[in-house]
Amino acid sequence: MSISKAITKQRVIEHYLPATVIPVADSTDTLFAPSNIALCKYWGKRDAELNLPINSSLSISLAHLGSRTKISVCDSDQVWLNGSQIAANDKFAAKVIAFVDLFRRGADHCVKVETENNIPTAAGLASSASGFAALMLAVDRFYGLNLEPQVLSAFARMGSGSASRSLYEGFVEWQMGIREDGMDSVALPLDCRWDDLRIGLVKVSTAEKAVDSRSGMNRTVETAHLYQSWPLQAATDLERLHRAISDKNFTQLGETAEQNALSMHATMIASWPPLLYWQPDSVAAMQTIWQARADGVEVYFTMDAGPNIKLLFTADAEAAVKQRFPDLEVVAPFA
Ligand code: 2P0
Repeated sequence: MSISKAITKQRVIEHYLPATVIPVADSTDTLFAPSNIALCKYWGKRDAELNLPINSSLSISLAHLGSRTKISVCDSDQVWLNGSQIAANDKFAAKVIAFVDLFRRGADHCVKVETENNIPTAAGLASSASGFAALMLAVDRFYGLNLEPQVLSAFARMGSGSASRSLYEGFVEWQMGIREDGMDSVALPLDCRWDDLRIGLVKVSTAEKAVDSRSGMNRTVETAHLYQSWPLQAATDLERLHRAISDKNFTQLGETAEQNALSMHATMIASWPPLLYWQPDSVAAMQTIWQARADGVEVYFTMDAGPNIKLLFTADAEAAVKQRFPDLEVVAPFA
């Protein structure tokens, strides 16, 4: 009886690469990938090695907010973030170099990876998504791979699941896929604009969170009985969001996104030890939003694995929303 080898990132990637890769230039130019906010969340994995999700998700990219990355040949492996070199034993630097290693495969050169984020790192504003997407674009350029967009999405996903969605602007669906090697678990852009849609970023805290989303997701799947209801909720919400987007029905978009986020948080709270990313100011912001709606201002919110709140509204409500959230950073995703 033969025992099939476990599928690893390395094996999947090797299948698509030439036998050896070498840098095609001393340095790439700077490659940009946007951050993204999920309206239907990715929460739970069917395969932790390849970051294959239990459900499909749908996001909107944050236009100019994201990561810029450049790779150069260097005497030693170095990782720089926002102008400062990161210690080689730092978790972030180790993840970046491990990702490059998937492509470099022991080849005889060292790299300097320089990344600039214009979003707060590790504050629930999804910097790992844009970070791995920009890194994937830089790796593709550095080694002259010219990979297809869907392959770039699948490989970026192996760095961080949500990075699969950060290869595109606008609305993006990450289809969960069914293949064991995950090559059908890729994101695709939706052919649809929504020019007056706005995202507002309410920064409750930019501190590093105690439980990262990867651990939080695993804990929820392993310990929360409530998680059983999540895949059905996500599938239903995905359909509703598709309809809301094609009909430009903002009420349906906002209601669905808000309920989806709160359902995901309900599964986190129901895990053990309990996982509550909310801070008092997060709850205060929710109450301000619900009061605004009661007063006739159409504003909804979504939240990720962190305390920050992201508002959804349309351009005509911007002044009223800013009155309630004076420090709001507003993004026009289709501008
Ligand atoms: C999302 N999140 O859809 C969900 C909602 C957080 C809550 O994708 O383990 O950093 O690297 O695949 O992509 C954050 O999870 O997790 C995330 P890994 P990732 O945006």
